[in-house]
Order: sequence, then C-alpha cells, then structure tokens
Amino acid sequence: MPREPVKLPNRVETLSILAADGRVDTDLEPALDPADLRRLYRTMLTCRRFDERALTLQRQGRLGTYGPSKGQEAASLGVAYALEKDDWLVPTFRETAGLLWRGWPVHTWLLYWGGFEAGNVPPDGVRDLPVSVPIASQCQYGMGLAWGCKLRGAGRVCATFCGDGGTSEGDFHEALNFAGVFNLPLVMVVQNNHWAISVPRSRQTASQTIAQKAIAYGMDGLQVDGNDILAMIVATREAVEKARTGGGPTLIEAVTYRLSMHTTADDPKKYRKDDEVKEWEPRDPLLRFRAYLQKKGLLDEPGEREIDAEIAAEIEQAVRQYEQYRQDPAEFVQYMYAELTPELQAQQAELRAYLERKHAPAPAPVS
Ligand SMILES: Cc1ncc(C[n+]2csc(CCOP(=O)(O)OP(=O)(O)O)c2C)c(N)n1
Ligand SMILES: [Mg+2]
Repeated sequence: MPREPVKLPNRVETLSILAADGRVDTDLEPALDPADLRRLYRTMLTCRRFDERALTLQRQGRLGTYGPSKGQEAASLGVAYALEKDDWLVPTFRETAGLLWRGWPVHTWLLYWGGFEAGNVPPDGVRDLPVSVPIASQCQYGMGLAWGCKLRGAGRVCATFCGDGGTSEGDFHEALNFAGVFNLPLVMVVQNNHWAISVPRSRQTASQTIAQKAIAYGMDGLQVDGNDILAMIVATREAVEKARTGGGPTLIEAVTYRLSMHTTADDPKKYRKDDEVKEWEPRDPLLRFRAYLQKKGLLDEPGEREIDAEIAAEIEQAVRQYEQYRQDPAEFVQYMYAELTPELQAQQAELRAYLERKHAPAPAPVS
C-alpha cells in the first residue's frame, strides 16, 4: 500500500522548432512545399497589413471597434493550414490570419468590423463559424461540431479557439470534459497571448501551463510556441491526425503575445509596461518566418517588394468595396438560420414594408 505518484496516461509536452532568429531544429522541421511556404508568408503579411489599415480606418471613423491580431498571426494560420477544407474551424475575432487562409475575403472581414451582418457570412464551401464574441462560447460550438463529425463518421475534425481568459470560463471546461468523455475529434486551441484585456496571464490561473489542464479531462496537452508557424503546423497536424483516426481530442496552448491593444476601445499603457512589449517584439512571428524563408532562399528583396505591392492593392480594393457596400436593413435576421422561421419572416416583411413607406416619395400636396 505505498504512497506514490499517480501514473497518468496522458502527456503534456512543449514544442518549438523555429527560433526567433530564424534558426531551425532540422530534426523537427516539417517538409513543406515551397509554394505553400510562400503562400503562408503572404497570408501572414496580408493579416499584418490588414491590421494596420483597419486601425487607421477605425481612427478615421470609417470602421467600428477593431481588435488587432498583431503578433498572433502564426497561431491561427498554422492551425488553418493543418486542417483540410472539409474540417471545421470555430474562431474568436483574433483568428484573422487563419480565416484569410480558409478563404474569407479581406472585404468580408472589413464588413464584420464595420458592423454589417454580411461580415458574418462564411464564403461558400468554407466550414467556419462566424465570429462569436462571448468568451469561450467557441468551445461549446466546437465541441458540438466535433460531436456531429463523430456521429456522421466521415472522418472530419473541428478546431476551435479561445483565449487565455477564456480558460477561466465554465464553457471551456465543460467542452473539454464532454470532448474527453465522448472521445470527440476536437482540437482545442488556446491562444495564450498573456492578457485578457487588462488581466494578466498570472491572474488567470495558478497552473504552470494551460496545456496541463488537458490531463484533468483525459487528453493530451501540448504547449507550443505560438509565434512559430512551423511548430503550430506540426502540433496541429498531429492533433488533427489523431482526432481523424479516432484518437480523440487534444488541447493545444499556443504561447504568444498580444503586441497591440485589446481593441481600439482599450489603452494598454494604463495597465502594462512597455518593457514587456519590447521583450516580445523580437519574437514576432512574421519577422521570424521571414528570416526562415530568406535563409531557405525562398524570399528576396524584389520578391518582397512584389508581395508588398500586391497586398497593398488587394487591401485598397477591399476598402473601396467595403465603403461602397449598402446594407439592406431587413437583412439583419437573414443569416441566423438556414431557413428563416415564420416569425422572423414576418418581422422581416414588416420591416421591409415600413422602410418602403418611409422612403416612398411624399404625396403631392393637395391644391
Ligand atoms: C462572456 C463574456 N464576458 C466578457 C466579455 C468582454 N470581453 C471581450 S474579450 C475579453 C477578454 C478575453 O481575453 P482572452 O480570452 O484572453 O482573449 P484575447 O482577447 O486576449 O484574445 C473580455 C473580458 C465577453 N466578450 N464575453
Ligand atoms: Mg488573452
């Protein structure tokens, strides 16, 4: 009857492949198609340039509140790359890079931040949910989709995101518990960007890692350098493969950093030190990936200038399209269900009739 450590079947590991200076662990480096590497870089850069443009538009009063993903581009992009087209992805609003990879047009993403319902509509054939804002609600949706995937038995998986703050919500734990018990094909990704608005990671949980929470739910946990696109791809591929072949869920903690503000409604200078940001700046996923591609001979100066110009043109075109967009106000219920309920149909008809009356030319004065 000894007293001894409990032997647990699940593992918690940490993974990093690409160092901040572009050096790579060649034993762990995935063999990726050079064309894919270039496309991944282009997507990451599009996301960064979009972020910069969106901030300017918001400050000029041309966009609603905006939540930047600066510094976190590799985490969602790596996950999106590791999924197949028919797999599901459930984003928060920080997964811009991943959504761009999945096929969301820049223009649609501007509509989302502009407050238009059309910005919540995934492009045809893209199996992503629209952004859900309530913290950790994504975990429940992802778990439900994973359950659906399992019941249908078609080998599909679901990757779902939440933030470090999200791990303090019941939804996160309930979803993981359910996914563990029912062995669901779920890849639960936590973007640990060290802040939940003004609450630091240290006040979020006393556990050393977020990845280790997996153990309590009977699944493996992997802590990944979330600013390392190669590590994110390798980790997600493993988790996806396991999920697809009946091995159940995985919790991935992507360790990253929110280099910018929470949203444009926030001033981080009020609660965090500039030194902390400076410490993370050299670990920027974009700089790191760029250095890697340069070392591999896949990116040179003329190539970069070309990509820069293409992205600038793409974003300006999207801004024009966004600013020309005119919403039909009666559209506000359009995207809630595949088919409108009779009640919503009636509300929509009532609103349309009201708008017609309101905009009808005034009757000619009676002489
Ligand atoms: C249930 C709920 N409570 C509060 C909010 C307001 N809110 C939006 S984001 C956020 C912090 C989220 O932090 P984290 O989960 O770490 O994600 P991050 O913003 O860092 O990506 C809060 C409190 C919300 N959206 N939903
Ligand atoms: Mg956070």
